[in-house]
Amino acid sequence: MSEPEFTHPDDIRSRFSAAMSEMYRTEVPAYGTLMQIVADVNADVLDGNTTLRADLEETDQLSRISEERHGAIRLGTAEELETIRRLFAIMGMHPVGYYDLTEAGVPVHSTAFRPVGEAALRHNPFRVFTSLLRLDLIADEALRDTARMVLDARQIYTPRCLELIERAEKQGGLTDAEADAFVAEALETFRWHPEANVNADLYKRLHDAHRLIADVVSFRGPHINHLTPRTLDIDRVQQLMPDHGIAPKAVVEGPPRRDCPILLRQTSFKALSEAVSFDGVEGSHTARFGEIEARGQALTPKGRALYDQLLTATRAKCLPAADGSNAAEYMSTLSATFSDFPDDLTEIRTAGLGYFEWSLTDKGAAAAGQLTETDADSLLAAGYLRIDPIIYEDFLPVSAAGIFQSNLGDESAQEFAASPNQQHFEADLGQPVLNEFDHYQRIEDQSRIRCISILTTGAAAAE
Ligand code: OOG
Ligand code: NI
Repeated sequence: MSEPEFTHPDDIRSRFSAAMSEMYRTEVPAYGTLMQIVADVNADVLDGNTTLRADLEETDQLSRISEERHGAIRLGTAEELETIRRLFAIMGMHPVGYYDLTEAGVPVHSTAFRPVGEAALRHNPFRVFTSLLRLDLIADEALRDTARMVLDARQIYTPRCLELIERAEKQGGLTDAEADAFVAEALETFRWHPEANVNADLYKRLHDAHRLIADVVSFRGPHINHLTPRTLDIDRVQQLMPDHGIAPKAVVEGPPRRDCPILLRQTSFKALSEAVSFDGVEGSHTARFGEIEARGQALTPKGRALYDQLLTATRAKCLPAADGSNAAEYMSTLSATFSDFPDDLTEIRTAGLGYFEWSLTDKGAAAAGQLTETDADSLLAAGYLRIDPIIYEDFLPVSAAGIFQSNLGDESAQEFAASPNQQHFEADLGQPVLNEFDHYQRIEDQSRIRCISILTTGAAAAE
């Protein structure tokens, strides 16, 4: 008997992200409006920038430019986290990075499940920022026990979904029909449930402890709480949102607008209040929103330390107020403070602040196998090699906390003792997370080694 043909994980991920987008647009109409603004602004930017258009076309990114880049969920138990890891693995999404949000007043720690590697990211970059509630940080012991009981009693995966996860693991993949069934079943985990799992009284107690605790514990599943398309002009979309009747959060998170974009800039519209039934009693809950992102260069630990230092210095001078009253002052303080971060690729590289991918120029390709020089800097200076920034594909804890907070209500920031616990998180996850810095370093190193090998031997070295 011949081996069954399995659907590529990248394809399953594409089907899944399209299905999520469709579902979310129906569930949260304001998100559809945001998608439209993003598409319009992206089209405008591309009309005015033919080089960018050509670049995107050449790298096959143009047609999907306004599609979703990420979404986010919040889980309640270690078991839920472990199963989500197995579920995402079937779509080629793996845990990268550890984010401790307690530092920023949110009782969760998180990772991002994402495609790893250039080809997979190109095919479909969709990732899911996934947080696990830190029940251990609920001070009220009785409430903590009750919350744990409610969480332990729920099953966020359909039986068929669990079956298909096992089948994929056993077979080593899913057939086309199984992949379709899997996407449909997996979608159920991310769906919104207007009937709460708890009564109004317990909801209020959970909510009083922290709005995020209420959001995780009170529902049958970890509803997707936002999706995030890519925008080519984030400041413009931020500015346009109110004209379309949607309220943006006060400021764009992350670094300021720059000639050489770094890391990640993101903003969102504020979560909407939605009708919820608590054991037959009508009430409401605020959780779901829409977000946009713009990505720039991945930074080395040194670059990241400088970024963190400048962000801290900015926030010491001016902390953005939730009502937007000092937004202009914050953005100008941010820009002024970041003048200490070089805004020129050569300077960024010589200072060792960012990661770069190496490739051959036309001159380099023509000289394949003919050179003896192996020093990359000399080869770059001589025009055989070129470097391009590697794009940051991960997240930023201070920005994430800003997104959490603007959508949980701004009074929700609380003092938690900062307590990063990556080991515990990884034990719950059932696997270590990939260190993002190591990952970017490896991409840079491999690209350089490959180029030098081609220039000196005519062939790429076997990896
Ligand atoms: C996740 C917030 C983090 C981002 O883009 O930084 C995030 C959440 O609110 O659950 O998605
Ligand atoms: Ni997000």
